[in-house]
Amino acid sequence: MCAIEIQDFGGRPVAVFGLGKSGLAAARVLLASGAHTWAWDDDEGRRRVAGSEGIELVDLYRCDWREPAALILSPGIAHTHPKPHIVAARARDAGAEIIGDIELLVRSNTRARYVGVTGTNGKSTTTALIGHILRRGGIKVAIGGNLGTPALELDALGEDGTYVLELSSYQLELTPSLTLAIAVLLNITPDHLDRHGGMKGYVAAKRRIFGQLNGPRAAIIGIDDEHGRAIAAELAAAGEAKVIRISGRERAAGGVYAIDGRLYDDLSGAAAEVLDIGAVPTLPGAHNGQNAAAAYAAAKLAGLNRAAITGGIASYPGLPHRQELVATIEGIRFVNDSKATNADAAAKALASYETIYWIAGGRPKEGGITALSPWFGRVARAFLIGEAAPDFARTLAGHVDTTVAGTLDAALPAAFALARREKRPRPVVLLSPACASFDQFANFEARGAAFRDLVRGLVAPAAAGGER
Ligand code: UMA
Repeated sequence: MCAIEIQDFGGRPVAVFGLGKSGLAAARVLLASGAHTWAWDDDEGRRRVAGSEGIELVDLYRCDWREPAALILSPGIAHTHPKPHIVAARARDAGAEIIGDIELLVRSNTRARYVGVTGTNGKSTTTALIGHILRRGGIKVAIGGNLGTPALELDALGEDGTYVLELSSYQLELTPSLTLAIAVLLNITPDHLDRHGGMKGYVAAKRRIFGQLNGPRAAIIGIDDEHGRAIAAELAAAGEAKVIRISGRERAAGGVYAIDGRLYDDLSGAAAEVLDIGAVPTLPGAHNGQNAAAAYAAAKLAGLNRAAITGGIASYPGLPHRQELVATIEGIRFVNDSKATNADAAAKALASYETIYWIAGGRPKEGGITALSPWFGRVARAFLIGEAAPDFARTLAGHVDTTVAGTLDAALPAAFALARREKRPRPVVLLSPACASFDQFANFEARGAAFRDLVRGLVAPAAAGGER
């Protein structure tokens, strides 16, 4: 393994604000590259971690902002909406460049190939799936970004490598030099609107995956929502990039699409069925059709043949916290979908199973779970947790029986007790919260890990894993 090296900032200090996953990785790489690095985090514990590694701590609220050339800002910290963080505002006023960790990666290696994936939902699965297919096809890849492994913790790949990156709207706003060989936009539905000043700003941030001046060589775009359709039409008309349309529900002429669990390749204008996605247990539900279509198109553009790609999709190992089958106990499947932090993501899981003991709640997002009403009929009972519980109970009243459990520890055994008495086949205890986790957990990973631990602690676990 070889660490990434960052270009010099002309001897001037580089400030890093936020020392979570991405910021700490950035500070480490900057320091190792010989850059004069100033780092800060509001959390004393995070500062202690950085300080113990020899990273210089400088209070960025009090420093002289005429000195740093750049501010490396963590994606979770606002620099425009709802209002700029004071540190970002000071950096901007002093003329320091405000960029993120992905920008540092891109600048460190302009010769590698970059494949980027964005979208409101499905981007982690699609990124991991593309990475898996390419790696299995013999391509040297590193997979990371919003997915979990920060960009600057990835291996330095050299010129012949391919970085496969999940890019959030936050990261896209902080990556002005982004030029991708293959850019994937899966879908756009409302999310993070506070950080982008509304839907227009959110769409604009997502649109940045196609670059500012130099368009990517290929743009793979989901056409299952109006925003994707409009962007695809716009890019195709501009003629700068090869536009490939993908869909998870209908024919996409000249593209790749999935209908009723079957994947079709129409890239050469002669549509052929290439895979039964329904037979891939790690890609359950209709929504994974769009993800598989995007990954298939990306791998084709990366030069792999049909057999290599379908073999890659069929052998995809899946991701933790995304409809992750944790265990099957007494015929009841326990599914950890903690990553479903909004209603749209939870809809994908609810649509994937028939008889659901649903654990939902946490810190609510705008709109709550009203949009999930088409799937209420599949829910045998809802077990509500966190701050959202009273509001969700009101939404479900008259449609779904509910238990306000309060916490995950209380919800899981209650759900198991009732699911054991279920007469219908293949019930599922599903954690798909449709909420952020921050009221009761550090993040969605901690919430999912708690679910896993609780499931494993249930009496007489018959078999870990098992069939879906
Ligand atoms: N902080 C301050 N002051 C503030 C706010 C935050 O000092 O006012 C500090 C916090 O104390 C903390 C750090 O900033 O130490 C947190 O930074 P961050 O929220 O940007 O999180 P990271 O740990 O760096 O993780 C980020 C992504 N987080 C966000 O975008 C919010 C992770 O995506 C990503 O996996 C990681 O980088 C590696 O690339 C998570 C996410 O929730 C999964 N993403 C959103 C999503 O998917 O919807 C966009």
